Amino acid sequence: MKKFPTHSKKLKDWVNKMVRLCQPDQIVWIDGSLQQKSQIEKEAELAGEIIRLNQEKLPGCFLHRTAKDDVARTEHLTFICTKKKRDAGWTNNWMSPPVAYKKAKAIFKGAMRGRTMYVIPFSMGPIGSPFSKIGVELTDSRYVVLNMLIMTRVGTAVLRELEKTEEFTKCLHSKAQLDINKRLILHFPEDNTIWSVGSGYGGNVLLGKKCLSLRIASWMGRREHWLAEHMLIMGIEEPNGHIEYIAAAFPSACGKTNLAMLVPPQGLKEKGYRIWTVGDDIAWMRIDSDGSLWAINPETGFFGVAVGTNSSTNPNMVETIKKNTIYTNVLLKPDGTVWWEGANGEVPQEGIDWQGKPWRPGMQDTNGKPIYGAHPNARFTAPIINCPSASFRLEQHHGVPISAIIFGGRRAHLTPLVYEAFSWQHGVFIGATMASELTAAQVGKIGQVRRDPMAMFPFCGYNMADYFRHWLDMGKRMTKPPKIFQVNWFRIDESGKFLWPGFGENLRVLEWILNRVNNKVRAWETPIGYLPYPEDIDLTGLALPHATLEKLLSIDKKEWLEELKDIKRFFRKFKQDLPKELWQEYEDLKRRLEADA
Ligand code: OXD
Ligand code: MN
Repeated sequence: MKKFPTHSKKLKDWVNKMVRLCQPDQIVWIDGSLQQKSQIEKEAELAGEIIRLNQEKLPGCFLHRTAKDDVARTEHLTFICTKKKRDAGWTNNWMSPPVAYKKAKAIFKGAMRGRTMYVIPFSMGPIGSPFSKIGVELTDSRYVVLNMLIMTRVGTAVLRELEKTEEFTKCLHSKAQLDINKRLILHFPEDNTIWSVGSGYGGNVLLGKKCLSLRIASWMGRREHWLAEHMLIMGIEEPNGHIEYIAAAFPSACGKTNLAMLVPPQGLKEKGYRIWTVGDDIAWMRIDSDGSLWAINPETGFFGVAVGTNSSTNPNMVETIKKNTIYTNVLLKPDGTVWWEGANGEVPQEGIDWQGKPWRPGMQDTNGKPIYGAHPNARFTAPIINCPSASFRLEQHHGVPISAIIFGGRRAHLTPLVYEAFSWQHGVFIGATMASELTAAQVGKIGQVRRDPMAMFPFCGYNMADYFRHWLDMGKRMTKPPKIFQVNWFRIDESGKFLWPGFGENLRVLEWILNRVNNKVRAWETPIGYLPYPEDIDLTGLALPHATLEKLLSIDKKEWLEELKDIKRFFRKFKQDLPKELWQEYEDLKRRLEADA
């Protein structure tokens, strides 16, 4: 029996069992020390897994390149493995647990021969907080270890916490052969287990993130009466010094990270507004003894998209990634720094692209398509504490109180800039019918509407109809529920130009939301919800014609009635499982629109 630094029998037994399966040459327990971290960095560098960047310009920063066909989450290889297929629901891929374990075992068997198995005890949320959950990830990837050290709380202190209850999510990962044909991302919520094999891409292998904090945690949240959501959390400090916190869900490519750390436009900065970033991707929310909803960000880092990040889109992120950051699939410049399409400064005249090949601007492949220096999904992993707007309440065990929940999507037409739900139940309907239109950056027909309820379509670890029911139940359990809003930064005019400037200016909309939360402004009751009176949105310092604001706030009932047809098709996919309250909201909206037509 090997000597392990824990007295948890359950943990030791499980590690031993997985060792017998994967057969690593040695086992290293991650203790969270800087000394061990720098040792692993050195080994990874020697093995060619990471490149140490220019340490004067980018201290503590590294570059990593993934395999060419391992650059994004592979949703078609991601499964929810529950005893009953029904419990995974139609929005998830399903495999029965015995079949899934058998398939994956065949790939894991002996996969760590000649390699080290790292044992990473990690806590999602502050160690010991009533919100937090513990996981242990076994991996043969040093890149995973180094990323987990940024994204989660790792080490011996977590082991001591684990030993109190022996409750933890069993997370097993192996790169195996990095073969897309032998890749599986499996979730066993009934066993509190995640198995990921054949990938080295963050979203598939940093198992604390999407796998635990969304898929497994959403399952736990339903049982334990809390919410695990794909939401940013931010604090908005008002001119009087009071800070209100909001949580917001957006599908990918809608600017969630930029919103979480926005810089107030001059007009609002002068008024005294300031932003505090709590998280950019995941919110765990519980009802506290005051009857309201409190949230933590279970992570300690950002795993953000590099392409398009610059000083005008996200100045705070530009500061955040200047040190102790791991870059993945970006361009390496001759001076040992990095670049990506849409980065600050000049386009470099040469470099090494994300596939490790020499690169010059304007290069094309044999089909005449541009060769990019960075992969479009190139990422950085950076500690939240680097962020100039990082909240001082990141370690708060009870999190922050949430005054408003915001749902957003990318809609060229239809959805106004902002509106407020009539009630919690109506808000759940708005979240459940959230959608985004495909842009040129995605595969599919431009403009095609894709439903993404609460931005959780790829992340809900159980039947989404039950998830809607859970949201409805949570509303009933709260005496002071947050108000729910929908926003849309992406409405366009006849010539295809965005009507709203977005980015930092979005704070003007958040200000209206907070004014509604605090009953400071009236609102216009429409069939879809409460809309702002144009004069209640502060446009100081923004040259936006009044007519444009009116357009942003207008409702086209014909378009809404068309939308209802699509919502109906979507809801029908849930068959008899869809809560009747959502059909009721559908009928009520239809009736209101028709009465008003
Ligand atoms: C992410 C995602 O990486 O939502 O956060 O895909
Ligand atoms: Mn995300």
